[in-house]
Amino acid sequence: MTAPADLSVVEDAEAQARFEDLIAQDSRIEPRDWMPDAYRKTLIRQISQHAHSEIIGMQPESNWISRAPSLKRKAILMAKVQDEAGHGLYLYSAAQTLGISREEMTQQLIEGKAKYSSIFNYTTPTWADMGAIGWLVDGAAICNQVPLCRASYGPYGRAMIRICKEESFHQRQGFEILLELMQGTEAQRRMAQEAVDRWYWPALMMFGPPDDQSPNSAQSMAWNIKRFSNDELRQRFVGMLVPQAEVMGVTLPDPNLKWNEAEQRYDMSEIDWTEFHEVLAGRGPANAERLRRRREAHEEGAWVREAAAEYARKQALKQKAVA
Ligand code: FAQ
Repeated sequence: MTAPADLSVVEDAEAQARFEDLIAQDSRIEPRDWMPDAYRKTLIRQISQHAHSEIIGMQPESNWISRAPSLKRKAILMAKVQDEAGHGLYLYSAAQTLGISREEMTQQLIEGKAKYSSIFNYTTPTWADMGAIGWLVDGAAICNQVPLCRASYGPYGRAMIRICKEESFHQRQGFEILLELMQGTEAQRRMAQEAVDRWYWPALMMFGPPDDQSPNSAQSMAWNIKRFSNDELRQRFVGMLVPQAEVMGVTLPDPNLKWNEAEQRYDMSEIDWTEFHEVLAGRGPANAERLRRRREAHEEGAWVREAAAEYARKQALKQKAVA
């Protein structure tokens, strides 16, 4: 007779084989399915970092809501910032299906233990930064996130489909802000160019370290979470920007940027990875401010959480009484 311990080994091996089959067939893994611990952990890491990025990412733009140059621009910017909050919620919900609670993720963020995208630690001194964020930051997000719609984990891929639809509107509104400024006065053109100069390199860093220094890429690609490497996506992004920059009349701030016909890719200057690592270590231009504001917002929102919990408790009591 097989001992219970042996039986569980057989079951684990069968579950592992089923998981590997699903990945090999490029099918989706759903929350009900068995998955290796490392797969679960990788997804929690990436999805929670992504969710935190959306939530912290509201700050640089909300800085301009009260100072938008027209009612139309204010309405658009408010809608965009609200969309980012929505993206955060879809992503936290997707991460929760993997067994981590929203409270735990929030706690990791406000204690400064969780990563979020480096890009949101840069400041927004002028209105043109709203254009540069939409065009460059949302543009980079789309390049990175469209392939994530096919991520092997079902709840993540489905959240990304909805997010990408909204991101493409965001990217276009950023392009349109910059285009309008570039068709304006000399001072407006200068403001637009300076914002592009500020955001171009940090936007390239959003894709993560170069492939030979990206510890997670190989495994994430083997699991069909990531579909392209960091450098491949960076190249794709630059290829998307070049013709759009020409239409607008802005210059991408890289004197070495040139199409390499032989290698079918763009040659470009070396990215300042020291700056990237400084930002990741918490020493970027606005890291401290972003976390301080997030903590404040969390404390200020305590009464909302309490009221919602109390409402839920009363509703549950009512339903019990009816049943
Ligand atoms: N910032 O081995 P890899 C948005 C970390 S949302 C900070 O290459 P991986 C929308 C990485 O986590 C923007 N950390 O890692 C919006 C890892 O650290 P760990 C966010 C970074 O996961 C627009 C370590 O470096 N998007 O913009 C960064 O395979 C406007 C080694 O790196 C997503 O999160 C970085 N830039 O690839 C909102 C997309 N890059 O965890 C508001 C989903 C790398 O081992 C306004 N995420 N790191 O301690 C991904 O696609 C991937 O996670 C990457 C990194 C590509 C970000």
